[in-house]
Amino acid sequence: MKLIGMLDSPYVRRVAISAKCLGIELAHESVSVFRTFEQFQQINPVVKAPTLVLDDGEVLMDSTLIIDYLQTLADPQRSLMPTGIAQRLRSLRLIGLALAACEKSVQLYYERNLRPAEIQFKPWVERVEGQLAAAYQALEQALNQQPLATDGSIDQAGITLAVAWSFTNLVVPDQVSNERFPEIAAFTAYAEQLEVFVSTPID
Ligand SMILES: N[C@@H](CCC(=O)N[C@@H](CS)C(=O)NCC(=O)O)C(=O)O
Repeated sequence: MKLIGMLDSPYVRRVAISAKCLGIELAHESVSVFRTFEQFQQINPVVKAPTLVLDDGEVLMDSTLIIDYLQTLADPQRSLMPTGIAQRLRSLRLIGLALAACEKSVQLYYERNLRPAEIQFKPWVERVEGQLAAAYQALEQALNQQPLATDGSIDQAGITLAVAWSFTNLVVPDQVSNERFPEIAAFTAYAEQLEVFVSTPID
């Protein structure tokens, strides 16, 4: 199977890291949705990263759906999601917040880099900035109440949170700081030194 997309996308990176944690080998092609739009279009006409091309040519997109599929192929012992209802609910909540942080970071980045300055709409930008801050505030509070494990393991909530934080720091660093979100920053520092993260660097 081939994973298509650049690792500077948090969605592509979370799939690549999850696949490694699940013991599933994926060939990776760093095709850009912007710089190589036409090439991407040949693979997936919708041009969404990540795209997973299965061995029979079937094409899947959306990181959560791709991870769901990989999870069904993997050894159930290696699941990245807790099975108990309460812990699973917490994981789903954290993943939802981290994905919202990714989405709001992407929107701000596109607004700043793709839309000409003279037609940028301040109320929209402020709305997105507020949503991004709200997502990280809720995550910080959740980690304060119950930290994620830092015992050498990582689950889907941890992967998605760390990937989101590293991405936001890369594309809109003015929106966040380690001082304001110390629990998230400390957890990400832990995650980024794990082998699965080190071997899957932002490109
Ligand atoms: N919900 C999707 C979001 C994927 C997404 O928006 N990816 C960006 C790259 S970071 C993309 O494909 N952008 C190109 C576009 O939307 O035209 C997922 O989880 O995979």
